[in-house]
Amino acid sequence: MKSYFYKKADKKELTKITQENIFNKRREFLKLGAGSMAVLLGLEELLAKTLDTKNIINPFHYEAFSEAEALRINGGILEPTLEEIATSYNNFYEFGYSKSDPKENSKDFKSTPWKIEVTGEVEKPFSIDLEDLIAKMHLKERIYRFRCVEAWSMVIPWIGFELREFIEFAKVKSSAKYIKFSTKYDPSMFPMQGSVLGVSKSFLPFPYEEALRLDEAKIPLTLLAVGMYGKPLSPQNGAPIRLVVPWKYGYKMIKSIDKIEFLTSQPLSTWEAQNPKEYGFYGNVDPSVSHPRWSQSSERVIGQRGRVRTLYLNGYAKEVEHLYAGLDRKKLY
Ligand SMILES: Nc1nc2c(c(=O)[nH]1)N[C@H]1C(S)=C(S)[C@@H](COP(=O)(O)O)O[C@H]1N2
Ligand SMILES: [Mo]
Repeated sequence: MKSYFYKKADKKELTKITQENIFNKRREFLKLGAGSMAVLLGLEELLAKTLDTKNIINPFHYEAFSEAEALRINGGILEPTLEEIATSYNNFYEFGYSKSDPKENSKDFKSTPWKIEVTGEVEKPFSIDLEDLIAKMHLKERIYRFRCVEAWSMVIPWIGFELREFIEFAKVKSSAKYIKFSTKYDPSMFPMQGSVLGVSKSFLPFPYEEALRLDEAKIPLTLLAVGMYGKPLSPQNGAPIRLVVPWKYGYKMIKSIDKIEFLTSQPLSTWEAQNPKEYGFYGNVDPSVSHPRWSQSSERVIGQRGRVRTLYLNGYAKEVEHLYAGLDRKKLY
């Protein structure tokens, strides 16, 4: 298979290629939107209408390395993983444990209608239809590295809005210090959430829950994504809305969110509750802090042969390192 990842080429040229690829895909998508409205979901129309093409940020964040060094270390430049791979190699335990389960077992998934319930430390708790929310937000496209705690990685072109825009919209009180997310609980759509004769099918406690410190949530890199590759999210990738925090391991990026809660103290997240020795609240990507069962110093690039070195904070240290000043890196896994 042709490698679309970390291609060896001139940086300027590749930036152009990447952005042209995405631009062409988006154009096809927009054309489709105009021609076949009848088959389109409301969300697709909305994405087509509101996508802000001027907001692609530079994906080349190499902290601590010169550009030449970064090229040498990673063997090239960021190129999105093939869409076909990103939508068929997934972790979504509500649909099963193997990488092919989410795509295969999500055929009954329904993302409309979808409401988001907002509670906790806000001036007034509320519930909002997802389409109404998206219409109020500014959608952007961002190409980010994606690093799973299992030591594999991809590069994903997301579409979403900045979480800080949502936080402002929600009128959060100054007492709020954390933001917690929950995945929708509905065993008719998520088979592994169910039980047989009173025994849960999964070892993971559902609904899946995740949280961030509020200052982490307000970093401009942090997104609530509603699409990728110029299209709405597929069920297996967390439709209709999921969290994207590119400097953290994938398990922080909770999918299919229907509840958001603002809290005064740090909540337990699902993996932390399930296995606190192996998964923490922070989940920061750090090549110098090993998982108890494997090294995190390098990663297997999905869709390409071989491994590349893992970057501190997944390459986004310049943007977020200040959040963790004075804290022990060994405790931020
Ligand atoms: N609700 C929910 N969200 C989840 C998961 C999950 O099992 N359930 N898996 C997490 C993990 S471990 C990873 S690596 C990413 C995978 O996202 P992707 O399949 O879109 O690549 O989703 C995260 N979000
Ligand atoms: Mo993961």
